[in-house]
Amino acid sequence: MMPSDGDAASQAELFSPTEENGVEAVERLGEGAVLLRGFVGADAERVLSDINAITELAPFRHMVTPNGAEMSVAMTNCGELGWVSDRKGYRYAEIDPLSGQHWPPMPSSLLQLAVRAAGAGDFPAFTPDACLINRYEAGARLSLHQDRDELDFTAPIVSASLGLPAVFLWGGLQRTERPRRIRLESGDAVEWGGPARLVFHGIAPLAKGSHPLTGPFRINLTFRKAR
Ligand code: MD3
Ligand code: FE
Repeated sequence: MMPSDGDAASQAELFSPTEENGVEAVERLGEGAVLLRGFVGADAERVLSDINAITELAPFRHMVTPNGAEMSVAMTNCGELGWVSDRKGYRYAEIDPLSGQHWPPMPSSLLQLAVRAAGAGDFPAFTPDACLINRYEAGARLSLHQDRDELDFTAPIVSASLGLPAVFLWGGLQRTERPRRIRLESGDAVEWGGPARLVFHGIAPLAKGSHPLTGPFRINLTFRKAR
């Protein structure tokens, strides 16, 4: 393993995969942000079949933002809490407004994936109580935003991508900072914490395509500690 200490590291070293914590293909994107290429690995099929079971109970839906716009990304949730948006605002809710029931529990395949990814990043202690499941089709996008609906910003966020690739937009702590563009592919996981927790981020409009695991879609899991 290459010797590396954060500040002294060259650009080349910062963005080249290195081995950290025994995991291959770790890319340090910046302080508090670690990209784990291909981390989902052979768990992908199980994770996707568990997502399919979740969507039988809590179907994907296009939520509405407070200003009345329908989101292009289709969403659902599992776990104790689910992220929801409507005319009244953004928040976490224990009950799925569509079914009137609790969100489906977080399957152990998903929880274990999040815990395992957190363990490979900089913030190994992670107990997510919410998993937002985003589904993108061609043209769907997520404009630059911060994740601020959680109570405790000291907890990291872990995400995992499956299916079609996307261009992740990674800005700074101010909306005006021009974002970097990072290609996220099926199986990639990212952990964001500490100084990266409140960075502005988004997803560029998804390109049309077909993926063996998901057909015309990209699925993203975002694990959070909401409370
Ligand atoms: C960086 N989802 O649901 S995941 C979201 O691919 C969201 O669906 C994107 O942003 C997606 O809110 C991005 C990666 C991600 C998630 C949370 C972050 C990156 C983040 C929070 C802070 C900084
Ligand atoms: Fe986000």
